[in-house]
Amino acid sequence: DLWSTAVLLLTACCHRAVAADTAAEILEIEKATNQSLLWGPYRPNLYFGVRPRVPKSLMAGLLWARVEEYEGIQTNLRHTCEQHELDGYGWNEYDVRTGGRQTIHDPVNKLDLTTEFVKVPGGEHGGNWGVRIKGAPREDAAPDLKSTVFFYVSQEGLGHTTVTNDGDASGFEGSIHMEGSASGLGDFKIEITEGPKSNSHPRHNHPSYEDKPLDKTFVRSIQVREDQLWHVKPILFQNLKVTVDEIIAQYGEDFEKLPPPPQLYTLTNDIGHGNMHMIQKVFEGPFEFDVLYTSDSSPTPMTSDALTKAIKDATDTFSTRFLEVHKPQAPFFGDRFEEFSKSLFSNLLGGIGYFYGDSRTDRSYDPAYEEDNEGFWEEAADAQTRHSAQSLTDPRELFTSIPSRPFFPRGFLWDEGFHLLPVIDYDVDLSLDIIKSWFSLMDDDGWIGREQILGAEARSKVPPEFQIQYPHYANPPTLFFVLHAFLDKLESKSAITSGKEYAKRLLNPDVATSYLRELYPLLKRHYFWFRRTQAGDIKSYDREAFSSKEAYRWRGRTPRHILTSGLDDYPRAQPPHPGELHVDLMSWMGMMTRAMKRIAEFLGESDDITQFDKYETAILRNLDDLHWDSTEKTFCDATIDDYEENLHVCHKGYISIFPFMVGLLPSDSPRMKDILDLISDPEQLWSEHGIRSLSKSDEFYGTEENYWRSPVWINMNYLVVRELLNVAQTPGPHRTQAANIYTSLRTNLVQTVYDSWLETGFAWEQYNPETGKGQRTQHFTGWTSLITKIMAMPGLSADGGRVRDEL
Ligand code: 6A9
Repeated sequence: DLWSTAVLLLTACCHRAVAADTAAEILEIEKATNQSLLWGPYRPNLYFGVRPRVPKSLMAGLLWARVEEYEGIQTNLRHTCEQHELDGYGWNEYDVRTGGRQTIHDPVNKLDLTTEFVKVPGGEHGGNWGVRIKGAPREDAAPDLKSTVFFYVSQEGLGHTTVTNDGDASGFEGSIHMEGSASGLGDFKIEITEGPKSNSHPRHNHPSYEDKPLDKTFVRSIQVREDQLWHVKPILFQNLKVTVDEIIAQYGEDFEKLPPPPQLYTLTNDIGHGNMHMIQKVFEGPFEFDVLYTSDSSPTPMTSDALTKAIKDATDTFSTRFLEVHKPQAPFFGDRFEEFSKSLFSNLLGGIGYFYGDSRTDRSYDPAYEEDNEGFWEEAADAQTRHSAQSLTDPRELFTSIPSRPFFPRGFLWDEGFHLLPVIDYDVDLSLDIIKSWFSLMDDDGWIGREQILGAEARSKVPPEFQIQYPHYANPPTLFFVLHAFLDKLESKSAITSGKEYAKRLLNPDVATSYLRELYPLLKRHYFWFRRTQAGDIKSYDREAFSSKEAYRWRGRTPRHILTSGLDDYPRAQPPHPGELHVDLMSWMGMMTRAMKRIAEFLGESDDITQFDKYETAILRNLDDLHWDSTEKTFCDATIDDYEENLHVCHKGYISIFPFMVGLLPSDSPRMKDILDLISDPEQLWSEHGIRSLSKSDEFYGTEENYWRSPVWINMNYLVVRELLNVAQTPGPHRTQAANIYTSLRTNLVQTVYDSWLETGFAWEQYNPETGKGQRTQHFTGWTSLITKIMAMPGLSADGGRVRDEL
């Protein structure tokens, strides 16, 4: 069949040049790659939800609640991820190609749940998949804990799904069977099993039990307006109310006369046509059942036995592969660190989502958007709310990981570059596929929206004033970090990853060339969009720098924030001025220019190489000329004062070490010593829990929102650790100092995130520099997962040599 042919071709591809064979062959391999990514838990805003990477197609999801009381079901029912309602949840193991295991700890419903999701290749439509759902009463639960569990299948777009069990007014024994077809999927079957004999169900003497025994499964087919399909809870409650009304009509409202809660809250069986099918099971004590999806084009059906085997295989594959790529190094040995690192990384992969829908953009091109006169910021206390000339775009798709399932379950541009750094080591093709998805969002000018809030469901999580994207707002170009990592791999500067052929297809030089060649025009468009729209005005700077004009300024600032920079409330020039120059943006431009130059070299674009080389040289020179402050001994923003004089705005912290963080300073740079001293000074950036965002000695330290004004952020700390390692491993005057700082910082960061994880069950958005406690967003599994990479970096001795493994 096609799948095995493709796999054969894949295996062949990387041992000889693909060029010898046909484009058709490459297409086959590409197809297999795509197939293995078709299905996934791509609705990361749900505790468990499945969908394919197809705009309007099949969707499935899970809900559960304890049903021991009449009250509370509305608040206890779990579906979308929310902060502060669980004692921890997430993927302990997850591989996008094969699947993995999630555990969920629910103290209110007194239940521990497991969702084991796997994919089995075969056929032409992404193969089969299955999920085993298990529940176990927690220690403080009564042994006869009564739970109600719903699994739904809904469908958008063309096609249909039908429940094929023979009609039964009360409910069904045995499995529930569905069949259907949907766009991108062809024909399929779904079975929801009864589960093992060990499952038990509540029994009672109320006469209603005779009509509807709770050891049966209840199914209700519902027709819902397509744009309302995501409102699952309200739809479910509406349908439960049908039963409640019937029961009340029959037995009266008196609690004494009503059936017990697990009986009262059951769906009235009603199968037929509908675009949503709700399946309900009621359990007493522990339970287990399977959902088995079979594509009709698959050679074999998905069964519970096949699922058991696939779950075991997925666990084995993941563990082997994870240790090959991200094995924690000295001193982080032992199962506990391994489990911790696996969980961080798995949540990054398990958090990947497929999003589709329209979004709000303001394309009014108001002249004020030039932000070129000083009055702009006085008139607009908040530029974000100033204009409402926004409209909905056409629907777009995005395949991406996300910062946080409960709070920000959507794509953020600069977060994604960080997310993909651990991912590219594990699965090159996946990370480059995500990059492609992001670059496809680019408009004709070269702009990519910072925050991708696609569709009504995504918008429901965001206050209206934060929904609008502006086509002159940037966000750090971190995806170019990932392209650097890709080029490193192609140049074998870092080990070529092992693993499944389809996960490293793009390391084949021919395949890599065609990928980069296809992307190159978009990269250039994006690069020149940055140069054009974020250019700084240096006519008031009486410097050598003037000759090359390389200088930059973030657009979209307000008096209090530069959200576009990503470091929202980090102190900047006051008051805002159109002549401001931002050192972080200049550094990003340097990093991006280098990536462009390397790609141009890879593709042999000689004119472009010359051009990027010229920009690179100018940026490096102007960074020093415009932004280095020799009194403060640090890099600073610059601005123009009331007397039209230019001056530096120095707030020591992440901004002031930016050229170092993005890798623009060579190990023997004359600035290196000052930067290392600043980082390691406890009165400035150093804390026992990582590098602080702002110096302890800065006047704004810990003030106002205190978002980027003291807390420790893992993405920035990762960059610092990475550069320290570089300096420590390169012969030069600062090796020993860098190696020492590296060793302490690496240990402090890992220990901080680990301790907080043990204590709370979660990774956090940021860490308190004084106490080390995780704070702000809970279950922030985005760039905090870079800890996985930090753990996998080598343990060093003071001379920069690797610490021996048995330490
Ligand atoms: C506001 C409130 C339910 C802020 O991780 C995503 C971003 C980072 O890119 C950025 O650097 N976070 C950082 O400073 C979170 C941004 C959340 C904005 C959404 C709406 C939601 O209410």
